[in-house]
Amino acid sequence: MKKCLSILALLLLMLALAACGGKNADDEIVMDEPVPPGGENAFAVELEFTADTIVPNSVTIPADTDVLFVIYNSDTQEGDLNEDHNLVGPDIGLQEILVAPGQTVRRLWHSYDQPGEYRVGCTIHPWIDMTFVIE
Ligand SMILES: [Cu+2]
Repeated sequence: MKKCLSILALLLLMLALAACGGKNADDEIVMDEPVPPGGENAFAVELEFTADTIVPNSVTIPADTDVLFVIYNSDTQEGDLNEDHNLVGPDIGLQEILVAPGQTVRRLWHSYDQPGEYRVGCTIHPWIDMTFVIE
């Protein structure tokens, strides 16, 4: 009986730890992110997610360069379940940058080294996209 209780206690502890892990990940949203180390001298690109587009809708970015994205999500309408937006550019190695309603993120990216025009956009709302002109 004592052994059973020990196993039960261990299981409960594992469940508690798992639950805490998930909760902490959600709690880590910083609404106004600081400039990350190395971002001071990067090429700054400021973007805004609205409810239905990205402003500006096209930006020119030097190739093979450190870029600091400053992305604000102004889509804060209450009751809208799709207020999160993300910026993703699979063709140019831009991994998901997720921006919560009202949040400003500051993230570094080393830009793609092949000049050209590329579509990047929100995978949560596939109709929201923009153009990166890499030159
Ligand atoms: Cu979106």
